[in-house]
This record gives sequence, structure tokens and C-alpha cells, in this order.
Amino acid sequence: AYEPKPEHKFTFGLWTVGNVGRDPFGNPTRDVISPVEIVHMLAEVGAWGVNFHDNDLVPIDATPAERDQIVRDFKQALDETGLVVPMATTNLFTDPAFKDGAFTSNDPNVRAYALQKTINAIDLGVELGATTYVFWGGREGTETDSSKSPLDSTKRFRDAINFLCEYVQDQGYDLKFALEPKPNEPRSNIYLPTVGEALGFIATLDHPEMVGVNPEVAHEHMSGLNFVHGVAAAWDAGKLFHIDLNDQLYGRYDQDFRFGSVMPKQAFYLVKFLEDVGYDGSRHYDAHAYRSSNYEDVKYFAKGCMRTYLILKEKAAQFNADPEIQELLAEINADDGTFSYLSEVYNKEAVGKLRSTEFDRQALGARNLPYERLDQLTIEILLGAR
Ligand code: GLT
Ligand code: MN
Ligand code: MN
Ligand code: MN
Repeated sequence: AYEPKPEHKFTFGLWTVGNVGRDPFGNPTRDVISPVEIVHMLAEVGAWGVNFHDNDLVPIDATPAERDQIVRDFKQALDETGLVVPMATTNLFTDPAFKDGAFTSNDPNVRAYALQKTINAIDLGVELGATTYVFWGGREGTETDSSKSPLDSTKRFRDAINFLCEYVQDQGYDLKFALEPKPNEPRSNIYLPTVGEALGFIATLDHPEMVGVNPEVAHEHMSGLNFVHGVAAAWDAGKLFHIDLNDQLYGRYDQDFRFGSVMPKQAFYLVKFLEDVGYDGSRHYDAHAYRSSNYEDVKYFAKGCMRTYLILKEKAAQFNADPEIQELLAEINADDGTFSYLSEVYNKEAVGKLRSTEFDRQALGARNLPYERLDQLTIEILLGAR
């Protein structure tokens, strides 16, 4: 049981299981392993796909001949293991050239270089089979708002995404974009900090139909937001193009912990949501193992991410099939249809009917909502006591 299968669409970034344990205060604790080794490790633990930044695969200073050799070796590893590449992205944050942003840098040379780097990376991603392209604007932001107008930055960001949408269409690529929000880190303030802001921005683009979001559990939790509500907003807007799964405590730095390891109840609601609505995109893990782990433990980390998802999926099915829970939900949502005319097309007659209805305000306020009982049943499912 809980064995990952291709139909679950579990994916990992090269940068996740390949993370060497560097942090702002400490050096790497694990040796670098090659993309080919990472592909084999992911196949061993049962993942379906692998995603990458251009420079996770091809170093930024590789010669064209080196690039071709690396891509050949990588493709061979994919062939040998059957792993697929559903998503790719650009590293627009590591190189000092991007210290003040990429698409929103104040320097037009940097903005142009960021576009050039991205079209090359899109070509690479598409060559390897990617159909989703992620934009995480990690350096798009400020430490001091004296340096940039947020309006100019929004316009620059929009110009860049519009240009890239046209490029994709011009090339005839089957590729959609997913913007990944994050509130801060590495910048003090990052633009498009939340799912909501990203959704608002997408509506202003020339080709909004090509662009959705890639919400990450940890990034919404950093802001103390309810991740499932953000994901629901994206789903409702038809914009849940991809998802980054991991975990962390509210209000901390970007911890990127193993999925479900910190706040399993929130993870449960998330898995239940994705399964209930029938989300059929990648379940991508953007997480990494503790610095204290060696690569053997990294495999437990990766298996744990997928295993916890599948366990929670089973718990969600149990919740949906539980007669006591379903009875409570039916009671809570009882509706005899008296007011269904309010959800029909607006008309004056409805207003008249509504005006003349007498409500028993005290009875409304006095009604018991058995949410304690319902929540305890949920907890007992989660704790295996039911
Ligand atoms: C980086 C970041 C992630 C993004 C990745 C895509 S890279 O690790 O913290 O949230 O998804 O650029
Ligand atoms: Mn993160
Ligand atoms: Mn991260
Ligand atoms: Mn992410």
C-alpha cells in the first residue's frame, strides 16, 4: 500500500533531492550529485517525473558542446528510467547579475538578459518534454522601496510575460506558464507575494489564458495564510496549473520541509481538496531533506513526501465515506429550496419576495452548529482512531 504510481504524477525538482544542505549560515553537508544520478535516485524511490531550472542541468558557463553532452546524458537517463519532464523553469536568482531582479530590474540590460536566458531555457525545457513553465520571481522585489516604483515593476513584469507568451506562440510550443508567488526571501519584499495578487496580475496580461499559478504550501504559510483557500481561489479561476508541495510552520523562513511533516491537518485538507475536485496536474515536491541527512536519508525523505500524500488521500476517502460525518455535513448544509430563487437570474420579483419575508433572527442565532463534533471526528480519522 501507499506505493507511488505514474498515475499519481509525483514529481521532484533536480534542486530538491539534489539539495546539498547549504544554508545562509553553513556550508554544504552533502556532496554534489549529478542530474543523471538524481534521475536514477528518483526512479528508485518511485517518482514519475523530474523538473529543473536551466542551470540545475546545464551550468550557466557551459560551452555549447558541454551543453549538448549534458542534455544527451540526461535524456539517456530519462530513457533508461522512464521518468518524464513535465515542468521546467529558469534560474533568475543565483547569478549576481540578478541581484536587483530579472524582469523587474532597474537596468534594461539585465531585463533583456533575463528574457534571453528565459527563451533559451524555454527551448531546453520544451526539448525535454515540458508542458508547464514556472516563473518564481525570487529576486523580483526590493529591500528599499526608494529604489523602484511598484507600478513600474508591475509594468516591466507584464511586458516580460507578454513577450514570452508571444515567443511561445510564435514557436508553436505546447506550453503554459505558472507564476509562483512568495512574500519574501531572498528579497525583503517580493512582487506577486500571494496567490491572490498573482491571479489579479494574470487578468491584466495579453494572453491570460496561457498563464496560471504555481502555489507553494510553504510560501502562503510564511504569510500566515490558509493555503487551501489560496489553492481554491486558483482552482475556481481555472488557474491551478501546477502546485509545489512541502510543509512548514507559519511565519518562519522558507523551510521547504517534507510534505505533511509539520502541519498534517492542513496537508489533509489540501490533499482532500485536490482529490475531491479532480486536479490532474503534477504533484510536485519543492522540498528538501534536513541538512543532517545523508543521501540514504534523502531517499526516505522523498518516499515520505509521496507516502504521506497517499496516506492522506486514503484518509480523505475515509472522511468522504464516513456515515456520521456525512450525516453531520448534510445536516449543516440542509436546504429546503425556499430561497433558491436568489441564485437565479436577478429580477424585481425576487427583490419583492425577499423584502416581504420575515426572518426569525433569534432562531437563526440560536441554531447549534456541531463543528466541534465534526472536527473531532476529523482528528480521529487523522490520528487513526476511527
Ligand atoms: C527555489 C524556490 C522555489 C521555486 C523554485 C523554482 S526554486 O527553490 O524556493 O520555491 O519553486 O524556481
Ligand atoms: Mn519554498
Ligand atoms: Mn525554497
Ligand atoms: Mn516552489
